[in-house]
Amino acid sequence: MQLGRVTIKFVFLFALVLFLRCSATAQNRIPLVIDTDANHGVDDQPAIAYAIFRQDVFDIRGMTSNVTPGGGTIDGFHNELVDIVALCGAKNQFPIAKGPDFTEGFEDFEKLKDRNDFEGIDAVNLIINAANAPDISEDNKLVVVAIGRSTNMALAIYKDPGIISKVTYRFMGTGFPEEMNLSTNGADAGALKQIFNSGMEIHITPRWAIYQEPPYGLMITHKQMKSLAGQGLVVDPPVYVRSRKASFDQFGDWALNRWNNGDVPNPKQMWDFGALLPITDPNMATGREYGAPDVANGFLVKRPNNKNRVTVWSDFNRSNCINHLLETIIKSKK
Ligand SMILES: [Ca+2]
Repeated sequence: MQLGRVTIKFVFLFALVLFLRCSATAQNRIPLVIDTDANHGVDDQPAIAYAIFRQDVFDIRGMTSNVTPGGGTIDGFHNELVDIVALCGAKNQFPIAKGPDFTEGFEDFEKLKDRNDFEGIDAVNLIINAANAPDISEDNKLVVVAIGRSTNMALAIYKDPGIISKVTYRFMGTGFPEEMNLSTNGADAGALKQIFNSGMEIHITPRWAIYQEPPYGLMITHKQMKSLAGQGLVVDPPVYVRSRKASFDQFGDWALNRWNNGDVPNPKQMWDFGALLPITDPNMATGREYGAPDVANGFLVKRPNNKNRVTVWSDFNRSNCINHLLETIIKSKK
């Protein structure tokens, strides 16, 4: 009987430790909003899938959409986001909000700052509300990752500057600090000027970091993509992905289908994954600090002595990073 009591005590203590560890893990997850422009390309979607399949790390508070010039209307961007989230088994798990059908840039939108009903306000409000959630503070910041233009983030801090100290902004884009011309990559210069001058904590994954020569960069080959055939969480019923005009029940099959039926270079840049990866595993890349730049006439302007700093991520360990992405998708299959 004594042995039985000891065993029961041991089992109870073991369960308690397990519970506390699980609770700690849940509390320590990173509150995340992703602002996307998944306009039927091939790299937003693996980034979205990666975030969903890494909910051991991420506490996803919502996703939003925005438009990239030349990519069609906001509905195409929004529908792709909705469909990919469903294909990754996360339908209705977090809110998804549509951004503005607007490609000119933040500066042209400033005049709308006092309106509460402009097109795209849902995405802006989602970011503001997520940053104002009761558990978000300067000590537990909301991470907003933009894998499209920065318009929604700029509008959010314009409408509610109180969120600036409670948000860490991470984005994929610009060529900072190598390439200063913003017009070459479709960035919203007005939005970036607003953000760089806000004092917000900022991390950049620049475009050049994605196509650095091996062993760096984040390029994926067709052969690597083929390893995703029949891989990924199985969703039942299958999801009709409007951009492909076809149904899929696994993300891996969508990814391969998209590659095989599109004009995809081989190897292909996994641009947007590069914005998320330094959050989950900073050891797979190198972060370097710079003074936050300014923006003038469509160009970034270096300010090395600016007390507001930005961290620039590059030197991704290519094979480890791409293998990690593929394994994350493969492991999601249950
Ligand atoms: Ca993107």
